[in-house]
Amino acid sequence: MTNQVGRIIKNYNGYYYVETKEKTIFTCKIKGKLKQERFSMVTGDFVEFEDGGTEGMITAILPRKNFLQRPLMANVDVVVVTFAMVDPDFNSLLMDKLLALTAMAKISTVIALNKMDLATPSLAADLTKIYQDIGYQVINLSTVQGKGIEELRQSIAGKVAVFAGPSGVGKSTLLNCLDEKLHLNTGYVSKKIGRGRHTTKFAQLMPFGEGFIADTPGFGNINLEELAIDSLENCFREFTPLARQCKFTGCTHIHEPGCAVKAALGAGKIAPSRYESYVTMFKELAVKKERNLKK
Ligand SMILES: Nc1nc2c(ncn2[C@@H]2O[C@H](COP(=O)(O)OP(=O)(O)O)[C@@H](O)[C@H]2O)c(=O)[nH]1
Ligand SMILES: [Mg+2]
Ligand SMILES: [Zn+2]
Repeated sequence: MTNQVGRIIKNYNGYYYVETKEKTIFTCKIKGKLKQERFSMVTGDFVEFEDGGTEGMITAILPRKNFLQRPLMANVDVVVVTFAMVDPDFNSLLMDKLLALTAMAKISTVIALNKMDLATPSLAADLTKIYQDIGYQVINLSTVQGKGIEELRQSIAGKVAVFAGPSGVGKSTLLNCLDEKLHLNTGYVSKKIGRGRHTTKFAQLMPFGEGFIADTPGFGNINLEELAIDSLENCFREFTPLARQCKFTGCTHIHEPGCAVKAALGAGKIAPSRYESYVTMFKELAVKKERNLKK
């Protein structure tokens, strides 16, 4: 029996599919003593396993480069935060929550705005500007018109790229455009389960050139369980340098006088939608903190 190292590319039915450097895939179970850690083992993790022929046995998890709560994955090189401009309508709060999570995890993030064929040019330009101005790479796409696909391909080449975003925005369709061999199920096709609903059930890494891509289940809401209220300002990258200039240390940027963030908002240097998301998230986290204190 020999020990090997590989990456978990899929977790399904109690089995972990582990791919080695040589691109051999082993179906693995977890060694008894590791079972308590089972729920902390996620797609993207590097593990050690005993190669027992047909079935392997995972014996250890190797240290992670990073860890993302939503979608649940480890060792990600880039998150492609994917939204539709319309159908479903663009949701600033959900976008900003997802960006906060990737910022907290310190994972490089690209924004894909899909379905530009359905949007007015001014909507496309407005949404793009909000996020470009704060330093994100924003790609406008249409899978119908074949636009933006090459730019997206270049941004993820050779990396472990994870597509995250709500249901129905076109994540699976985009992946099918990037790699015609994939044939992933896409939204409105299945009338039985309804429009764009949970067509993709599991986060799974699929080989893509020298890297990997992962389609992930969509979601309707993100609850910010793992985010500490004190680090929220650091998850809004345009707030971080300003926060140091606020009059009061520990300024929450909501009601304090002499707040540099609110000054920037007033001067049009911060997008109102971003500030609104910040306030909503701050209040959500405050309620959560209160609840935890009472426990
Ligand atoms: N008009 C338009 N529809 C799209 C585009 N990309 C995907 N769709 C449609 O949007 C629906 C949801 O797509 P799907 O890839 O399943 O979304 P997912 O839930 O994010 O994986 C499907 O009916 C797609 O055909 C696009 O660029 N333009
Ligand atoms: Mg999908
Ligand atoms: Zn402030």
